[in-house]
Amino acid sequence: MTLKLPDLPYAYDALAPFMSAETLEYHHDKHHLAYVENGNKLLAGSKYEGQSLEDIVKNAYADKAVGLINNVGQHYNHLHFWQWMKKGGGGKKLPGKIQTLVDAYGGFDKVRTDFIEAGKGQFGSGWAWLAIKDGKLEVVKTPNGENPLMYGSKPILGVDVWEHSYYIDYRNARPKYLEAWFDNLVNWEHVEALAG
Ligand code: MN3
Repeated sequence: MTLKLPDLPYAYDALAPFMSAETLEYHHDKHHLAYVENGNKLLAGSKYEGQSLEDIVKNAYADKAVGLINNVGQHYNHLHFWQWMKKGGGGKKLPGKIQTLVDAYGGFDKVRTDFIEAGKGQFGSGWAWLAIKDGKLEVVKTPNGENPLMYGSKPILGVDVWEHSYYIDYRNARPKYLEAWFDNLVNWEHVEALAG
């Protein structure tokens, strides 16, 4: 497959003040574009070319193909990252399947705390995730472009903790970014759709 940069599902200024137009312009137009372009160069003529995005992500990890892990992994992560946010997101009112998973995990506050702690605790660049493994919700963190698909779980929510995702708006205050993101931006409908 050929990777393609998607349009953002909202205007650049739609997520302010929690994520600025300037952050989204750089993050989407420059960073995500670079992953798409580098990924396509690596995929061209390779054995992965005919595979689905999810299969490329899993197989690149199994093969320890670092360039593909990072660039195609990041393409997958960002495709969903834009959809995991919306204007007026967040809140404690969760769709049905997610509420059931969250209740079994120990409740909303525990999920929120563990997710934010995972993001704070990811040393350097990476992601914090809610994923489903064996029908149960888990909170995990991954370095660089990796994601839970590579470890055999299904990612349903991920937050980008690379500095390019928050430095313009929050400088070095990653915890503040994570709290604002979780409380004000999460598009729980997309999380629910992935939990299907
Ligand atoms: Mn990013």
